[in-house]
Amino acid sequence: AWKKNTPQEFQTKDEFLSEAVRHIETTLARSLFNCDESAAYGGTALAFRDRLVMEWNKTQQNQTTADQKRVYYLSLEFLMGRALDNAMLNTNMKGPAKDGMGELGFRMEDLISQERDAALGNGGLGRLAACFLDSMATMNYPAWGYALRYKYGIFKQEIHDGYQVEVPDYWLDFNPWEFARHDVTVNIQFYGGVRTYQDDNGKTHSSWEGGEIVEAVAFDVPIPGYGTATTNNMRMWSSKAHSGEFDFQKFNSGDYEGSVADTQRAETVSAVLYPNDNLDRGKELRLKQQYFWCAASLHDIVRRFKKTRKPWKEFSNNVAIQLNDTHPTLAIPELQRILIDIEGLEWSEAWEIVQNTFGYTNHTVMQEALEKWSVPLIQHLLPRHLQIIYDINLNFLQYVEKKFPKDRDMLRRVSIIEESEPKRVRMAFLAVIGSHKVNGVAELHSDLIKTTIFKDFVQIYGPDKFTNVTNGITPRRWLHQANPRLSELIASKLGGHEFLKDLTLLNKLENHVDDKAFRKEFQEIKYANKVRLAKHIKNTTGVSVNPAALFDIQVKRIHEYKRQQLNIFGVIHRYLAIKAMNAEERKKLAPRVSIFGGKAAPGYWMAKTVIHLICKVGDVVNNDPDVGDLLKVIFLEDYNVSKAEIITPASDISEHISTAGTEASGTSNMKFVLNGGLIIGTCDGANIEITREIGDSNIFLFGNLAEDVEELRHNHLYGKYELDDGLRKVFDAIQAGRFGDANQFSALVNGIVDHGDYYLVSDDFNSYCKTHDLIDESYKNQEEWLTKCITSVARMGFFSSDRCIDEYAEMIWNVEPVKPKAEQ
Ligand code: DL6
Repeated sequence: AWKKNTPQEFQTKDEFLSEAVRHIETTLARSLFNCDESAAYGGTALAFRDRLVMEWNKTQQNQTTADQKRVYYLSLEFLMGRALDNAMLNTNMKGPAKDGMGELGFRMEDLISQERDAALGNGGLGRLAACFLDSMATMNYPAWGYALRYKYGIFKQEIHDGYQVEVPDYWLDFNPWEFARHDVTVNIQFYGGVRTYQDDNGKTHSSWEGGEIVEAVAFDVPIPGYGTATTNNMRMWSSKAHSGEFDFQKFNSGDYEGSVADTQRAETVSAVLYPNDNLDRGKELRLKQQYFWCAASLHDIVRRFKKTRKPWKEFSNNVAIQLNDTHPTLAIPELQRILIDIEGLEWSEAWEIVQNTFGYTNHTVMQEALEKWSVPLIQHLLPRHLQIIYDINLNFLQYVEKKFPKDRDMLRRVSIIEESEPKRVRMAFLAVIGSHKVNGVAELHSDLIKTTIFKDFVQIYGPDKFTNVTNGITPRRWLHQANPRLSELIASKLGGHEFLKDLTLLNKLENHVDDKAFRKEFQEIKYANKVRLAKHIKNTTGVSVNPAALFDIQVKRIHEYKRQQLNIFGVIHRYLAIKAMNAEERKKLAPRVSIFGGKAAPGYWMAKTVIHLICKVGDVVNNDPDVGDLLKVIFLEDYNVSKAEIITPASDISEHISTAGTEASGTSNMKFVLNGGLIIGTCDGANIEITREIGDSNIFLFGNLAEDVEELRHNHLYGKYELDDGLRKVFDAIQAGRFGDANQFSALVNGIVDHGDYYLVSDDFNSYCKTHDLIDESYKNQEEWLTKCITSVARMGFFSSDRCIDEYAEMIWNVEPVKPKAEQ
């Protein structure tokens, strides 16, 4: 199955060692006698980087000569995690590296954990982009990711006395995976004004002039495919003062600080990732980041296209650009501007190219996450783009007016410009209008966008413009890398690792569901993964947990719609029940460990309150001698990709319990099931398709449906509703101060009792608790539980991100793979 066997491989440990040692001694200038884990990691990473670069060069050359359509995936977030283990596994050279470093006295696990996570994202959206890069390379698609090279990724989370504290994540002090391309730069303009003039033929032109220039510098990261020589590129843009911007006059006259200020202002553009997930804050610097990165990427793409010397009408046959959410929407007016203002095309010809080039993926229907930029702000920062946006809108509204002459209100509803004070540009509408395809990320979500936020657009363009691509995950990182023993066990049953490239092959595992030795090994692997997590918990929190207990995990961003509050209220309910039990009853209960992890946006006070409550409940429960092993409550600090690789394989149950209709897809649900854990979830996002694939007897669904949410919210506001009894007791315990100062939690409780319970916690509470009782019962029958887990793994083939990429390629991009030279 392994196709790659080029001279580029390390065939032996000695071959690997000689290169790693050379890097340690020369690139890192360390003597072998003074080589610690960090230097050994550095040498290993650099040795692998060299190999990737060789393949990367060949791939780029091969793709250029193939002259096929390329995909450009524009995402403001790429949550890549660590690269070394992934590079070793994808190139199938981990063995020699492990043996070689073993000879020097190092354990590979220790070296791998030296690496900082590349954490340029908030959550699911950024991790999806990272999985897509892996899949595109693995399946030989000619594709580039375009990113912003934040100096500070998502903050590191520390928990001090039960409160989240944010610490900056400066991740670039040693990053062996990137190549600075100081020769690849783009000047990006901001502010200034628009000059309109007529040429000799009387034709009117517009030109954006003046303002300030910031330089974009390219940094490239090789993205190795699995089991293929294809190594794609992720290009990150870093901001730098334009050389002409450094004020030498100030400098020469002694105003050193003043002269450096401009430099710093320019560098600020790519300094920091905004730490909000599913929330739009409308900050000027964020808009600057968006334009800076879109403009640099487009300039780069156009430059590459122009080298082909093809006519402009060929552009969209050569280039597909996917907009990951609305963050890159400014690429639409920017391409229109390049084509009409700089390249001299007519409006309509340019606009056709634009629409054929872009595809837009929507990742949320929640109002607070839908980007709307203030018109005065765009006017100030990007005056020419605002004109173009107005022109796009005018043409569009004229088209709508013609199609629906009697529906005046439709014009107001679909206008790109919201008539608010100040006026605002609705970026999602601009993205829909400027793209040829719009997709949601799970079936329910794709249906919802058509009936809610884009309802009118379905009328205008017809339903075919809208489609669904259900999200997926890369089995390389989320099975092979995170859970190597399970991956090997599966390979032993399926006759090799081919399933890592075609996950649907997992279905053959069902033939082994009754195989005793297989079942035993499967169960042992789960136990070993729980032991590994228990050690991590002990090391990081000091709390001992019993690996034989049921591990119940909810790890994701902390957000009211994801309802960690429902989970912790459920935990309190369980605690109160245990306290009320006699010894006999307690004996019958399955011991549990409730594990939480996730970051709250620094300004999201309610989310921080939820973290605080979890920690305080943990303090009480974990130290209550009545409870012992029956219940432990853990909050894991600083949840990130590399921690997810330890946590995900260790679940018995994981929680995906958003208010129905709010979680567009979710992807950790897929990771947990693929790793042999069951899930409790609402009928939301991809939970619905997971249920369809694995069967409803293998999942614990509960709660109200999306279609009932509106009515329930109405009932809360207008009185036809009573607080659930069990929840009332939980609130009484909180308000009695059993988990510390009750005032700290009053907003959380009042939001439900007095302020409409927007996320319907109380409506779902009873059904949630009953479903957990069912889980307890079910877990007691370990054989049946195991059958459910194995069956579910076998049926997860659909959720590979390889399948997503094939769907995008066929339905949206119209691109074909380019095989590496050796395989042609
Ligand atoms: O599609 C990836 C991911 C989904 O799995 C999550 O359900 C969804 O919440 C997330 N959406 C966002 C949207 N935010 N913005 N901006 O992060 O996308």
